[in-house]
Amino acid sequence: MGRSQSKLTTEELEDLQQCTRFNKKELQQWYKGFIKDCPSGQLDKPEFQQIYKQFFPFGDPSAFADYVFNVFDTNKNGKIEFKEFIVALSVTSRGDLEDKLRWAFQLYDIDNDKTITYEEMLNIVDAIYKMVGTMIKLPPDEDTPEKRVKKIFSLMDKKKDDRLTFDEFKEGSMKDPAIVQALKLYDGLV
Ligand SMILES: [Ca+2]
Ligand SMILES: [Ca+2]
Ligand SMILES: [Ca+2]
Repeated sequence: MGRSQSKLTTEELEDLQQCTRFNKKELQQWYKGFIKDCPSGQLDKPEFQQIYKQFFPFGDPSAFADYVFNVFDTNKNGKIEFKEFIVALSVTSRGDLEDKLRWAFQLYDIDNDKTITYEEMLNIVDAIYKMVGTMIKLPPDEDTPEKRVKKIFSLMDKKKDDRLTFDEFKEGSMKDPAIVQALKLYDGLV
C-alpha cells in the first residue's frame, strides 16, 4: 500500500479485517486519517517521531519512537505502511493481555532473538525515561533506568540468567501490575 488513494478497496478491507479487530467502517476512518496526515501512504522515522513529540513536548521521545517504529515496521523497509500501522494499533488498543505482552516483548527484544537481555531492557527503559522527562514522579527505588531494570529483573528473571524469556516476561507482568502499568506508557499512544 505504498500509494495514495482516498479509500481502501474491497480486497484491502477484507484483508485488513482478518488481521485486525476493527470493522470496515473503522478501517475506512483510520485510513482516511492516516492518508490525511501522511499523503504518501507511508510514515518514515522523522514523521513518526513528530507524532510522539506532540504527546511528550517536555521530554525527548525520539529514541523511544525509533524503537516503537521498528516494531511497527514488520517488513523492515524503513517505512510504516497503513497495514503495519493498523495491525499494531489493533494489538495495542484491542488486543487481549497476551497479545499486548507479546507486542511489548518484541519492543524490548531489540535484536529479535526471543530473549530480553538486561542491556536491551535498559535501552528501552532509558528511552522511556527520556521521553517522559519529569512528567512522572518515580519512587526512590525506580528513579533511574538502572534501578528500574534491576527491579524488573529481580521480579521476572526466575532462572537468574540475566535474560528474560517470553514466559518469564509474561508471568512477571501478570504478577506485578506495575509492569503492566509501565506498558501503558505507550498503550494508546500509537
Ligand atoms: Ca514497512
Ligand atoms: Ca534480544
Ligand atoms: Ca531468565
